[in-house]
Amino acid sequence: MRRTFLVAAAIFFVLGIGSLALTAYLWLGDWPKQAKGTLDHLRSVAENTGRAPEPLLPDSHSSPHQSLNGRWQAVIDPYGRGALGGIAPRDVEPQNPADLAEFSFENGLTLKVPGDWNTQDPRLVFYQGIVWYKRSFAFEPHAGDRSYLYFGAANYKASVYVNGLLVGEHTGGFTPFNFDVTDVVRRGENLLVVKVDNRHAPEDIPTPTTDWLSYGGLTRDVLLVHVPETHISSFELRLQGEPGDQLVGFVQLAGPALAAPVSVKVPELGITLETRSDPHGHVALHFAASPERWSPASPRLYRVVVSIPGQRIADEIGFRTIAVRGSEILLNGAPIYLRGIAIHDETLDGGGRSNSQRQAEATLGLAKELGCNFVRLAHYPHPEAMVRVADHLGLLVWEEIPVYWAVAFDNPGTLVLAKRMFSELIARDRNRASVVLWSLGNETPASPARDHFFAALAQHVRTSDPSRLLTAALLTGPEALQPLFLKSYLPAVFGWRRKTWTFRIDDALEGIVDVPAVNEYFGWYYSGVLGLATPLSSLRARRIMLDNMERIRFVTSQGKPLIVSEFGAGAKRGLRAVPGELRVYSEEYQAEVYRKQLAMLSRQPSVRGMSPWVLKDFRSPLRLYQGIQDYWNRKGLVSPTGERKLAFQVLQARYRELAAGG
Ligand code: GCB
Repeated sequence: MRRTFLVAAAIFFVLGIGSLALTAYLWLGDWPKQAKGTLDHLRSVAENTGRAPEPLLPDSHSSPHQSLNGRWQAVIDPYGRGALGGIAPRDVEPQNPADLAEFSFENGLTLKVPGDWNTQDPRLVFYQGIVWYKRSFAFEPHAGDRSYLYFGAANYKASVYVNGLLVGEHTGGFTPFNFDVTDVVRRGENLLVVKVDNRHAPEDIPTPTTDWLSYGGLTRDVLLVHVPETHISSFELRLQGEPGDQLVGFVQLAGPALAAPVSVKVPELGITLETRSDPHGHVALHFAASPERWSPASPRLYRVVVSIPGQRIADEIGFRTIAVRGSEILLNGAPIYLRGIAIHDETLDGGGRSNSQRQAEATLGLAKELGCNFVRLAHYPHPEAMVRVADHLGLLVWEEIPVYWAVAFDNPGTLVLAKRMFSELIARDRNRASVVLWSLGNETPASPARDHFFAALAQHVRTSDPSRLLTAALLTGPEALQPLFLKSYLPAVFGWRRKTWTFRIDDALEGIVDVPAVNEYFGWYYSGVLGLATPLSSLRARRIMLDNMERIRFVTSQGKPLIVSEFGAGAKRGLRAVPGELRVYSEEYQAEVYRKQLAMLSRQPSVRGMSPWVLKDFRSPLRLYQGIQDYWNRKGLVSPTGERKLAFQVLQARYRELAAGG
């Protein structure tokens, strides 16, 4: 009896498992094949073996292309379900009413490309995860052409599928990339699916926590670019050194016929070169020429035309030199003081990421109105339109990659990623006269691993682009501040005022870069900390700091020119203080911090420029003071929609004085 029961139970068990398996099979269709594809795919993602992008083509926007901008269908996929069985990449849609589906692009969300997803759907405001994008496009092949899918930026990881095949993957949210898709696109309709994931791991750049919103999505243009089989893969033309009577550069070809006729023309300088590239596709350029120098006062651009059979690239390039001599920064051989402002990439009308020339003109126009000759594009590469508009407006530019706070400096993969970000940025902007500074990182805590990381990164950047200066925004941590507080601040609390308050900047990074920069928050954070660390009321702590700020003197160890890359204070536009009241977050308090900072900075001979923090309030999930911050960092000189705060006029007045030689 007992045996019969056991046999029956075994039979039921086997049948049960079998029917479950059958059900699963029927449910999921060709699941085994899909599962293998998925596993391969997941494995390739895990091992990072998805094909990397091809080197960035120069100036994709001026090559023949079809725009893939517009409305894309999209699916929010918090658990990555769309990857299972390749459903999303192949756009597997139910065909008839009896088909059981768990995923579809139809009848749902659509997102504008280019655009961040956060400002397009309330479910996505703080979303960290995967969104699938889909669109189709028509394609007509041209014999002898190659086709590249170009993405201006996708934050943060993108997996790109054409007609169901993974063509490649890209990590890094702010630099352009392109894949050669010649062999996967076909005549007629094509399916393009992109998985975008804006989560960050601790090894990523940046890490998961930043003081800005990690806007996700296909944030910049998507193009299908057509170039001949043998094409221009890179070119550069720039003014060499002082006295600057030589234009130097190169043209590089890629493709099967590397030795090809190459022509370079700068008509306004009477330059015409007709030559052939060497067997490696290279042409070195040297022209005796004395172009009018590009500068903020006169941002002269020249038309440069590079052509090979079947391809012609026309660009507008300014010629200038940038160098350091002692503690001075020299533009075209003459000392220059950088009247700057730091900028996050958000539109001036309260929107999210910018992605048009008009928006770049509005933002940089405001910087010009402030009296700037310099902008710090923080904390990641901004859209290409920004540097192109800066070229036209005559604004010097600091560009940086998001090596922000403590990234995984001891992880070799993180260094590889940082190098690649710079390669992509340099490939994009190498011909932009406005770009004079590459910043390696922002506020990075010192350690041997960090120094090693930056030494390697600096070498990579200098090799890729020897013509620009390197900088980094140093962290003013407790080591730098403690002596000042002990030797100068505390005595002042007891009424004993030192004539000068020494602020010693001592960081090994100073030795690695050409122009060290420092972020400091005298009058804002530091006073707050003092209020907490001493029995002083916060009011007294702030008063003492404001009254003494002009005494602070910066001392660096290497005598290099120094930029104050951040200072500032928060203010909610419209929040006002009564006269004499120290009220944080009021426009008056922010304006007062600016007055004191500017007075202090005018007494620092080693400071050769500044970029106060920041032009506009920007979204930040770190800012939780409800009613005041509401997820906005309020240190802007203007509100999210561009209304000026009092401090705007304070800085503007100082920049007018400086421009007039004051
Ligand atoms: C900094 C950071 C910047 C922050 C800023 C602030 O030092 O570099 O990313 O947003 O301070 O407002 O605290």
